[in-house]
Amino acid sequence: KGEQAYLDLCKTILSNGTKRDDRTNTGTYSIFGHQMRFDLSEGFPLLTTKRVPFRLVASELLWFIKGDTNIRYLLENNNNIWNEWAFKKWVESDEYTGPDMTDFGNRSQTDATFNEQYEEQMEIFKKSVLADDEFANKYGDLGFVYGKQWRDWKTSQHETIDQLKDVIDSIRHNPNSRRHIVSAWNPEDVPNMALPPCHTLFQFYVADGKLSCQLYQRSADVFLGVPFNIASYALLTHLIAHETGLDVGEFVHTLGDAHIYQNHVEQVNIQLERNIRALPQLRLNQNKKSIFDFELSDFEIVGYDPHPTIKAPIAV
Ligand code: DHF
Ligand code: TMP
Repeated sequence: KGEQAYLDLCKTILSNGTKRDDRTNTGTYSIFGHQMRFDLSEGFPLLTTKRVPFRLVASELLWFIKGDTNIRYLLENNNNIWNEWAFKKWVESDEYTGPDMTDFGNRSQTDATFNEQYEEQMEIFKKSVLADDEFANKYGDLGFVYGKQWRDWKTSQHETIDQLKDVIDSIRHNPNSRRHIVSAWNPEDVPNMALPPCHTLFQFYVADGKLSCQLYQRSADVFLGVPFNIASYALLTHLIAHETGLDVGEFVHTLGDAHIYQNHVEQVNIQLERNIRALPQLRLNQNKKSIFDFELSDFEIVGYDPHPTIKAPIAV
């Protein structure tokens, strides 16, 4: 359970995982099908065996909740976690005339001269997204990703569905329902997304005055992505419980392809040698009720005393 379940997953993948090639040409060890449980009443599940930047998790979640799919909002909040996937669309476009950025994810890790060029182009790109509205609309947008599907799912009748608002209404009015579901996986839109949704579908469950949430994640970068995903869905569950007057129950994390990239193995081994510390607590601004009104300054994490950050390259 909890953080120990996360560390056990890492150990299982390293000892039993199949070595496989993957889309990014990085190579992974992976297993298929795994479940972890986090009891949210025991504390907020930010890993303590390495520092997980809560500020980045929270601003990404607020971005989803707003229905925003443009990285401009993230950049305004000093959040760079989605840059590579917008940048990729830019450098592959006809309008890009700078140095060749083909396969920048891998080349920036092995070629120092190229990495300098890449970092320079990335800075120019970020400045343009922040300063130029037209450029931002065209190249800052990731397509019909999470925020779009959660808040503004297109129907065949040319209407839209606000899945997040609807699921909150159904939790409030029909708590025993077995249909409290939000899906980010829209088969029609998958080809038009910068990255097809990794956190694919989630469901809520109400019992004994507590709200639980289960996520089905089709693909899980266990070292970099998963610690964020756990914290993000824990925060979402807290926000919806707060709005609907429920306590928090469990977060159940179900994984499809759970993998450790080959260039993360050393980092995972460092993390596995560390001892788990006490979990922090989340405090929400009690003056806010609706999930749609929360801002970054309404969240506070108290008592977080993690082991240091462990850096790792992300596979693009
Ligand atoms: N691609 C891959 N290969 N793995 C992912 O986890 C992933 N996640 C995405 C988009 N594409 C992805 C969105 N979420 C980081 C964490 C989550 C995330 C993207 C990036 C990350 O790099 N975390 C670093 C800190 C980053 C920073 O400080 O800016 C970490 O050490 O946790
Ligand atoms: P894929 O689309 O080929 O599965 O690649 C997506 C990669 O991103 C994969 O390593 C999983 C990882 N990922 C997460 O683990 N969590 C996330 O929230 C996101 C967006 C991606």
